[in-house]
Amino acid sequence: MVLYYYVYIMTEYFFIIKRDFGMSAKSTLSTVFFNKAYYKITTVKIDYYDERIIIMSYIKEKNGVFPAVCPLDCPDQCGLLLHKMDGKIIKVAGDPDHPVTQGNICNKVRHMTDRIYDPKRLQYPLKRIGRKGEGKFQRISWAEAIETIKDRWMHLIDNEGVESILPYGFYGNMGRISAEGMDRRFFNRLGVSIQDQTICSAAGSKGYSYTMGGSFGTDPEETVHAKLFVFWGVNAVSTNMHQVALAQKARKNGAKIIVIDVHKNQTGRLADWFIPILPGTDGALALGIMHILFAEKMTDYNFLQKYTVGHEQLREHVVHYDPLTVSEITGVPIEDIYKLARMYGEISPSFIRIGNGLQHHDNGGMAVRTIACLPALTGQWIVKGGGAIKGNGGFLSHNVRALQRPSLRKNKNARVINMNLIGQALLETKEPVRSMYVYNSNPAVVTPEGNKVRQGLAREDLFLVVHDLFLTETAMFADIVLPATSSFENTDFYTSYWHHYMQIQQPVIEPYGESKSNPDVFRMLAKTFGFEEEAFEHTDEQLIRQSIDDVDNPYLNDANYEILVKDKFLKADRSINLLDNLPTPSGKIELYSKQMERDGLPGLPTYTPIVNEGDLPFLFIPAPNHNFLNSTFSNNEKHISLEKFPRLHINSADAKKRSIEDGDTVRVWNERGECELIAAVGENVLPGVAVSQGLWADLSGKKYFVNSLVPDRVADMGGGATFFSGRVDIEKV
Ligand SMILES: Nc1nc2c(c(=O)[nH]1)N[C@H]1C(S)=C(S)[C@@H](COP(=O)(O)OP(=O)(O)OC[C@H]3O[C@@H](n4cnc5c(=O)[nH]c(N)nc54)[C@H](O)[C@@H]3O)O[C@H]1N2
Ligand SMILES: Nc1nc2c(c(=O)[nH]1)N[C@H]1C(S)=C(S)[C@@H](COP(=O)(O)OP(=O)(O)OC[C@H]3O[C@@H](n4cnc5c(=O)[nH]c(N)nc54)[C@H](O)[C@@H]3O)O[C@H]1N2
Ligand code: SF4
Ligand SMILES: [Mo]
Repeated sequence: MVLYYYVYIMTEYFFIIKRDFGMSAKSTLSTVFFNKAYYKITTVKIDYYDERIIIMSYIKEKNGVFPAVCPLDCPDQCGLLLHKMDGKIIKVAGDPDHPVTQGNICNKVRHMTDRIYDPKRLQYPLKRIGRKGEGKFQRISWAEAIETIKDRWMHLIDNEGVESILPYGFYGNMGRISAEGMDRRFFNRLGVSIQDQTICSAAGSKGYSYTMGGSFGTDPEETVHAKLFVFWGVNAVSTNMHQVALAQKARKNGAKIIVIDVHKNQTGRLADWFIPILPGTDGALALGIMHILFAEKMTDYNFLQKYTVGHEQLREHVVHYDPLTVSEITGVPIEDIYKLARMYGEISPSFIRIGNGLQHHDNGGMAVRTIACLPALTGQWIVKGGGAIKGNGGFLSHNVRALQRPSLRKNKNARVINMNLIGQALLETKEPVRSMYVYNSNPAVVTPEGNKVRQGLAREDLFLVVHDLFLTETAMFADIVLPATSSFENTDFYTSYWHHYMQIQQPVIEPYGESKSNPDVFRMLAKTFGFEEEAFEHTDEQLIRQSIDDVDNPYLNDANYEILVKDKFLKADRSINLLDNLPTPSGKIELYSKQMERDGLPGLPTYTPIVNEGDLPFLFIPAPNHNFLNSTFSNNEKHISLEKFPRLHINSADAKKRSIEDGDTVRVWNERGECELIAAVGENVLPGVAVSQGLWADLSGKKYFVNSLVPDRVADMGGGATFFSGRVDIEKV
């Protein structure tokens, strides 16, 4: 049994610490966090009457084990334990207390200390002294760095207008106040151009919302009860390992695992049944499943009547998606389409994990919108463990207004720039972007049409500021480089977009060198610009309180800062029925959506092929890999050695035609760019498909730049990226 005791520390502050009942106070009272430091409690007095422990003496802590949160852009958002010795983290382990991640973490983060203490890590602000991109920098002080930014921006504001300045950030650190706190306040107040954050899941989230109203799905903890798992366009072994763990547990009770992917990778290999599919055709497969579910009366009429709109129209509509037609589109044999539909129609609970991969296509929004209709057809949303997850962020949505202060912006109609089109935007000569401030992201590697992006970043007249832990490919083009703290040096709060827990991070180690956190840099900038609003005075703790105390989200009614600190893992309240709270226009699951028609889209799920780019023989899928996280870790020796080299998976038949053998270096090219990868020849992809994995560093002169080949078209919804809809040719070097 676990009890909570109030612990008083000779001041008015108090802490709540966890103590196993029955153990001596001394053995459990290890450390408490107080006033930005940890303290080891040396003597206590137990007051049994009041159920509290009074601290009599303590010493400032150097060693010990400290709770932390994995800051990376990964759905699992693991609880961590940091082992600290003499002021340094010596080991990163999983926190066994975390209800979902339960002490298991991935290999990437187990080696996180290599990254935190990498000698290449930035320690001081730098200014460019060579040509753009040459990589010659000189150490400067923070004062000079901030003053330079202010002078250059004031000059731009006076001469070109404030919207010539563009922020460019993403989720290199998922901490809410690191990624969308003081930065947003500052940029809103200044009035700069607005970055549309579309690179990751914009198309699919929008598509899913049309059906379900927002990022709301199954509670992953309940999926352990499922009897059928469909991992659809998700490489979960690498990108959502705890969902795989839950599926493996369910498998012991007879559950089956189906994987639908364009690549039989580590996730496909663990499936009971792997279904290879042609890229960008998933919407058609889902419609084919619906066709059979209706035709063979495997739908749940009562559920459809009660909880959905449009099922009659949908039934008529899917008549057109007969198995023969769908097979021709998807490359999935007719008998497999029947088998899949019947398994889905008959097995309950069934759970679909909808991945990000399948929505990185021209038609990605509609593909997700369509797949998201399936659980409703069989009534899976009211079966424990059934349903689907695309993203679950809605359950933990916090008070964005209070955190980001959009009210500070005077120019409400400021221009919006889609981050997927940053290459185009930087090369635009009409009302050009003259300055960019990059943080939490590495656009020179991760964005589509990479050559355009780099050409834009190389513009001599672009004033580029990059705040990062490393001299990234992007930072190489910077005029000013600012060193960032790691998340373990910061205060922040974290909300998973898969499981239902919120967590808090308090600093475990001192800032590395002169590095500063994102909010601290924006506080400095606000001060230099003379912004007098109180919003710029708030501490990190105040930002967290404003975000979660009294939040307008029924699933978080009971949340507040004290509870978050006390509980360590604060769960969204899932006793509230999702189907009674669907934020769609009708309040029901929208199989037919009027809103989509108003937005110029078909109101019913409809398959539209991806853009036909021309004659090049391969569809190119540059997917993520196992040991990097986007471009993070791609500069890390340990992670590179685990990954060895960047492969290009192609089918044996395609390889034979081109005399390519396994292990050959191949040139991959199209009119946008080229790169060189190592051929992995076999049957893991269908003919006409080429899959690479990982965003490899190419500072070393290696020709690994896969995003040079990727189109910068935007997807059908949300301005999403189309990383996987481009065509290439391949030849032996
Ligand atoms: N190890 C590791 N983990 C990560 C990341 C990482 O880089 N490395 N990145 C993180 C981030 S930011 C994100 S968004 C998530 C992404 O993680 P996932 O949701 O898994 O998405 P992806 O890995 O982009 O693609 C998943 C799968 O989609 C397949 N795919 C591509 N096109 C299609 C298609 O048309 N149809 C189907 N059915 N499959 C297709 C790819 O082959 C790939 O196996 O992972 C996060 N976690
Ligand atoms: N070909 C291809 N390209 C892709 C994808 C793909 O599947 N295929 N996936 C896309 C997806 S889903 C995503 S989400 C994007 C991700 O793209 P990015 O968001 O650019 O992700 P990373 O490459 O991990 O870069 C994050 C950077 O933030 C820095 N950072 C970490 N913590 C902090 C901090 O606290 N402060 C500051 N200032 N910096 C910090 C890291 O050091 C790192 O350089 O990539 C996209 N690009
Ligand atoms: S990257 Fe994902 S799996 Fe790995 S420790 Fe972080 S949250 Fe967990
Ligand atoms: Mo992402």
